[in-house]
Amino acid sequence: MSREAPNLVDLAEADRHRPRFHFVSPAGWLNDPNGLTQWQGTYHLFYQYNPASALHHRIHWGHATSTDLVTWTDQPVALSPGDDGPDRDGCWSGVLVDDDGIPTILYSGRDGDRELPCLATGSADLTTWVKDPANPVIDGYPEGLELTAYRDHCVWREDGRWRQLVGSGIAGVGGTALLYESADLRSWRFVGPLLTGDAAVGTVEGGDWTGTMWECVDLFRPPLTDGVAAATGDAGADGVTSPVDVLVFSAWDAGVTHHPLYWTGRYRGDSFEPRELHRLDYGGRYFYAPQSFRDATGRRIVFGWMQEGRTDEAMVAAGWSGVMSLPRVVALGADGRLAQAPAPEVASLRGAQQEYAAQCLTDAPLPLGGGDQRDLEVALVLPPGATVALALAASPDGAEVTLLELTRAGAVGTIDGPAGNGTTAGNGVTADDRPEAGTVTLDRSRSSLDPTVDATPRSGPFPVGDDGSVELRVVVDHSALEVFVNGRALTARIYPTREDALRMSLRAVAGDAELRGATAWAVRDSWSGPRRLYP
Ligand code: DQQ
Repeated sequence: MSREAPNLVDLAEADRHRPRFHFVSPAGWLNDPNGLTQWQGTYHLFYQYNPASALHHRIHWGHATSTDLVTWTDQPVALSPGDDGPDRDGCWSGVLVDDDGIPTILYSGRDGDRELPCLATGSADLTTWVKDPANPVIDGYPEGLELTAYRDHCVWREDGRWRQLVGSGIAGVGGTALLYESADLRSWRFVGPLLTGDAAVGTVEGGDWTGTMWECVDLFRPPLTDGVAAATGDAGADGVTSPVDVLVFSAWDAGVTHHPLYWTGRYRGDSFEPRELHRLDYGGRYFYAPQSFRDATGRRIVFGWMQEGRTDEAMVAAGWSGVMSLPRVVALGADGRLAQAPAPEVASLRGAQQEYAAQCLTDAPLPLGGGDQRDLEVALVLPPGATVALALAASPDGAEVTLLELTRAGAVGTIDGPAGNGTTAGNGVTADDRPEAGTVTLDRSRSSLDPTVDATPRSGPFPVGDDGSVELRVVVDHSALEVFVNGRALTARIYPTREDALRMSLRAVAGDAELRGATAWAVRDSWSGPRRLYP
């Protein structure tokens, strides 16, 4: 008897909001990226998957492979919840490591409302997996700590032993990353909390609250962007030289997924000395639970889960839920922050191209073509005080439109406050001296005539070049939207109802903004052929 629910794949494929060049599950539910690796030349993307419905329940590990990071082949489901045992209620997030040639997954087995670390070993092609009979490999929370939750894994090899972080939270204190070590991946010694946040600091509204639990902790030493001197750092466990380490986590509280953040700092010995806390993506929960890996060329590549902005009922009706972001290359910039951009491979999906010449922008919209699969690059010069607005997914009558605004604060020589709020900082810093003089804002209040979809705004700061230069990249794939502004990312979902809500245009809202040039591409589907719920 077939295990496939009738028509779930057909239902999903018929949905106009379903992306065509982002990775999505065959149908049903998708959330976190897991087990990211490049194994003998092939990229492997595992993901949290419920093939039975478009809701989060009894999570499996879906699996797909790629040789180019953008076109994927479905592989058999890698892990399914056991009939009994420590993962009977789900195989939650985890990672894949190379244990002396044996592909090995560490994941969170869910039993009831609690997760514990489990292990599975794979065939040489990573398509069949055997769970360790001794699971869970850590059979309880560490003694002496009152934890809010305990799951997800970051595992690496260092000085001849394995080290692991488990995401957690200390009740009454804040989120934490718990450090363990092991000789064999199966027997683990608890070292202690590597770093613990303070849930009394920060605000959800500001997007920098660290939550009461850290999901999907990910520690890595980022490569440097071009132009940053490598001599300023020392080599980490994987040989990357960088002045800082980065600890990425997703702030969670009482069942609510908030946003991804990262600490920069230095991982040394058994501790992480934090320096700065930053938002990884201004979309908040629309780029959640990211996981990264280092590929054969030394790039640090990140995928994140683009959650839905529609109701459970709408997801079930659509037959699918959840989008994997495009692969992003992240590197450390001269300002000590992560710069992000879609992997260059994404450009291989580009088709018909339109170019737009340099010109001064006015309040008359400059049409930039349209379609629901678009990739747009815009080079701008924003003088102090200038604002431009990019209209996306706009219907001709303007009934539906998504607005992306880029603003550069202040006027040269004036003293004002943080970008965009017009208050006085009183610190003698001019707008041009501030490292992050730009603000990107996404206004979805008119994105959809459907009143049930999320329309809350998003925004965050970005650095502006000395000459006012701003490099904007916008990728639209039906409901999936990824925006990059001078290396800062803002991810969201939009659900226009109108078939003709396809147009893009750019205009000046304030100041003498200049267009240096723009190119817009149609983007091809990255999928072909039928998909199966249980490949
Ligand atoms: N999703 C997984 C958890 C993780 C959360 C469950 C983050 O392991 O903490 O599907 O989205």
